[in-house]
Amino acid sequence: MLRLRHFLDEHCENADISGIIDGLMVACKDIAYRLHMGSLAGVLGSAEQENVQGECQKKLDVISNDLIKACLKGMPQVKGLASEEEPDPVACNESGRYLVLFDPLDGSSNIDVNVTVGTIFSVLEAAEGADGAHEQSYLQAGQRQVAAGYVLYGPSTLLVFSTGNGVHAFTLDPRIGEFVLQRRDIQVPATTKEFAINMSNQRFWLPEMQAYVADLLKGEEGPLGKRYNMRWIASMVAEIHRILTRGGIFMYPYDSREPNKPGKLRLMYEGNPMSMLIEQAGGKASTAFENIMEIEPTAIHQRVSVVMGSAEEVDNALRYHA
Ligand code: P6P
Repeated sequence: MLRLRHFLDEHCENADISGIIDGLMVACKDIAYRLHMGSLAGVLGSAEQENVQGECQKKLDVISNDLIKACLKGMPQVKGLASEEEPDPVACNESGRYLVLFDPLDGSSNIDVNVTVGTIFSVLEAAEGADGAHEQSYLQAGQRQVAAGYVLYGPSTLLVFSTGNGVHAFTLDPRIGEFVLQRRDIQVPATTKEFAINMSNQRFWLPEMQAYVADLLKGEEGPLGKRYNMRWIASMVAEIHRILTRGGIFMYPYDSREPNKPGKLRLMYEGNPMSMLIEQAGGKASTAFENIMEIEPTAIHQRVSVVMGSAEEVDNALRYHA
């Protein structure tokens, strides 16, 4: 039984980054506890307020955000943080070298119906003299991430992360309150028969995406030559974990409902961290037109179109967009 702290000591030379991942789990274990208490903890339902995204916040969105903020502020190596639930970045420790970006509770529309949600995090190195309170400090392309990961609050609570040297998974053992190594060096299968997309948006997609998904639905008689299955959990962390585990392709493409937005998902704390994990595991992550981690960000909450998962299936999708 290899506990997270010992794995990090062996695996990650950078003690600051190891400390961020290990320390963040204090907040995530608290979040897991409150989620698994559900209504008994009085934390379900709406917080009766909106976040910067204009989305109605759940009580647990706010609680999770506050827990993670407090946790990060206590880490001397953290210069600042940016959260989906915060309009602006928050300075933490002037002497810190790292910036942590996170979605405290992704998929939170699922909380009140007891379906899996997750925390997503991304770690960047601050430039010399950068200000942890300034958005500009965080606007770095995804390929500059030094770490990325998620905690999946499902039937069991899992931590999956990469520090640029493979993707590794840990299970929370509630008896001892420790994350224990479950699987190291995860590899995404190159091919799949499973796709994940919200089909109700089909009429709003670009013709290229409509053509690709139409051929997925044609199955073995169609040009892709195999019968596909579909999944949609409306929780990106759960979808990506399934894909890391057994392959697949996850898509939240551009759609014309909000034509001025490139997509629904956020680049800095959803698209980039998940792209790092998928690519570290041998998969691909694209907007359908460019690699997600090559995008030079211009705003901390900017959105991105997402097509990621099994390399050969992403290649199929990209051929329709060439
Ligand atoms: P829709 C959750 O709100 C989220 O950001 C992702 O986790 C998820 O994949 C997507 O949005 C679900 O969106 O439009 O299907 O509800």
